[in-house]
Amino acid sequence: MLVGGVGGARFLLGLKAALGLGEHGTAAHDITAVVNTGDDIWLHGVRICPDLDTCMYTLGGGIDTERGWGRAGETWVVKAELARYGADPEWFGLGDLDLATHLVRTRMLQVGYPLSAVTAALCDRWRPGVRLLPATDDRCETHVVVADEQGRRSMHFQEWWIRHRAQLPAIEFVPVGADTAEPAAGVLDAIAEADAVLLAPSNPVVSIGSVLAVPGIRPALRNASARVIGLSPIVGGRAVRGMADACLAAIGVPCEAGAVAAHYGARRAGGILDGWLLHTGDQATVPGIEVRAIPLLMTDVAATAAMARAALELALPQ
Ligand code: FO1
Repeated sequence: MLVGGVGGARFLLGLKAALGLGEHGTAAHDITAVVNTGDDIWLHGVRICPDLDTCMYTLGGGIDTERGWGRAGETWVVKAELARYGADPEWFGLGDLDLATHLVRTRMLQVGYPLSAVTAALCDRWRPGVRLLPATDDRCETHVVVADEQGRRSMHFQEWWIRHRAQLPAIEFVPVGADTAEPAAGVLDAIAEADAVLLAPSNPVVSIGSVLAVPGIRPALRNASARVIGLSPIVGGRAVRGMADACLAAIGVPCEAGAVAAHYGARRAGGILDGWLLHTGDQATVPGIEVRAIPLLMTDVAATAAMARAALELALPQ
């Protein structure tokens, strides 16, 4: 699976259930999640990996289910103390429990471990029941180019997303570092050996799009022997959560399930998709992509597991 943050993590819970993967056990089928690292950021001297942590906490049982990110039972003492020093930025929600994850990750990165090894070490504690791989071990951060009356400027995706709530008019998303980034260890093999490749109902621009921006990943999908099946993050012309609509508008893609499928493109037409699941009531015709309509709202694990089963049905030869 290619996944982003909150939506991707929730879908992984359903995929685990659909494959009969126990709480922290493994079953006949194993799942590798190739996780977006474009949100990653250096803040207050630590390296923060929002989507990897959201997947790790969600699958490991530590997530704050209300926010969808960060830890359950979180406190914000250090954040308040940093603010008293006037230590910028104050807009980022740095939690005390979460800080321990960033400190362990930062120390391992600084002694030379690649992010994929750091993630595996953190998962020794959280036991997510799936293999979490960063899309790349290299820096490949999403920066947002904004153009308004103050002129053109760019900022890290996190500032645009959190401080400005994606309300500043973005005209481009730039994967800074993509030109020299390589897929993390294990990513290309996981795609090549997969029985099925799924694109989670994550943000198609800044989550799935940022994974696809890592050189080598798109060609690996196009050459995969497995079928590539996507799930629409847009239901009834609206983003189910997050601000995918603002991101799609920035790249000139209509906020519709069919338009997102066309944006990914049919594999036989140079894109990456063989199949596309959209919500009951929506429809789309994209030449070369087999489209099915099913309930796509991840209201609980059972509903999400049904979505995952439908995606696997479309992916695996009957
Ligand atoms: N999202 C917010 O809207 N506000 C925050 O203060 C915030 C802090 C944060 C800290 C750690 C973390 O792992 C995620 C965090 N997120 C926050 C979510 C983060 O911005 C993700 O990149 C987005 O949710 C997109 O996936």
